Amino acid sequence: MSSPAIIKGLYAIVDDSFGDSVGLAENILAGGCRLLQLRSKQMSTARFLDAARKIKTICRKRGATFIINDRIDIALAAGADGVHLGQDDLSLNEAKKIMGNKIIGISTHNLSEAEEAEKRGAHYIGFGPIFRTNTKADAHAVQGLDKLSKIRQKVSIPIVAIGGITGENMQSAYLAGADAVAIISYLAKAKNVCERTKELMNIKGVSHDRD
Ligand code: TZP
Ligand code: MG
Repeated sequence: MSSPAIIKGLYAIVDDSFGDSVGLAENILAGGCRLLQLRSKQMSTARFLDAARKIKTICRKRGATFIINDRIDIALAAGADGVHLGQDDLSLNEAKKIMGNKIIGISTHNLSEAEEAEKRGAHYIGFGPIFRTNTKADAHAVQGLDKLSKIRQKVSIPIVAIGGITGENMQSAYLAGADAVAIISYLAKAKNVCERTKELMNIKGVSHDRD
């Protein structure tokens, strides 16, 4: 489960600020997505763990990879496949000691953070925001596709493009070198989440196949 090759295609992030995380995850996975992260900036630890365990069960049934945002303790307790950490979270070195060979992804916002994450052994990096987003209140400045292309030239580990990704601009993130695209609101706000997921899984030029 620790192979970076599974960080590919649609990387759905379920954020509880958009409502029932378990229901949302269920619909996204029913739509065919096989890479999912649970993120919460507000749930209590107990509720976060409860949601994580439920979603992990659905991920297992669907053969999907399951990542937890920020919380190594919850990732381990729920038996998730990995964790996604920010620049101010536990360092990669420390995280690796605790996580063993589970997946560790790191949020990056510029070339030096991206190169540093790779050097220190991250399995993948998140890079963004690529486009404008309202989802993350403290998001960094928009980085754009050009910076994504530049990072692609310097970094070999998978790059997950994040921030303002929709069905319209998803392909452009791939063309600029992303291996995966992380999406929160474009999925969460869909009238029919399962159908929207299917649409995203069918966008041309975007490979979801894992090696
Ligand atoms: N990190 C950088 S932008 C962002 C995060 C968590 C929010 C992405 O959300 P959306 O709704 O897909 O723009
Ligand atoms: Mg974080």
